[in-house]
Amino acid sequence: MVVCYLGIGSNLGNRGKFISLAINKINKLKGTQIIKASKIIETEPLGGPASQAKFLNAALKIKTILSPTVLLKKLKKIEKELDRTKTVRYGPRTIDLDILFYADKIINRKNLKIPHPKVFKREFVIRPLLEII
Ligand code: PH2
Ligand code: MG
Ligand code: MG
Repeated sequence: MVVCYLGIGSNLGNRGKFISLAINKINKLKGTQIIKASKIIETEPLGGPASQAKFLNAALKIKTILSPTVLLKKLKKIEKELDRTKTVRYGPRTIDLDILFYADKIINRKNLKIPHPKVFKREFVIRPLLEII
């Protein structure tokens, strides 16, 4: 079992509902439990189309037996189940699930970078993270 931190964001549709559905689904992943969930905060969109809606953001502390690769795959599956479709970069999304930290691992693959490369640059990530870390 390793400790891992996830970032959650939503700015499309019923944002609060998407976040709580995502949290439920994460808690049901094999060998995975949520240890702590931050408050949900509303944040100004950073990047993407000028007129996109405000985000709700949160962070989770979880314990998991899943490897980083499998965890990423499962999170992508949950995003898909919650109607996430590819739009423009940084554009509106029903749900965005990012691995922020995975134990003390450093991973630098094309499709998976841990720690999340922008984790220390984004207030909407740092604020909920500081609450649970
Ligand atoms: N996610 C982005 C781009 N911009 N802005 C806020 N406020 N919150 C986010 O989660 C967010 C963003 C790309 O993942
Ligand atoms: Mg993101
Ligand atoms: Mg993402």
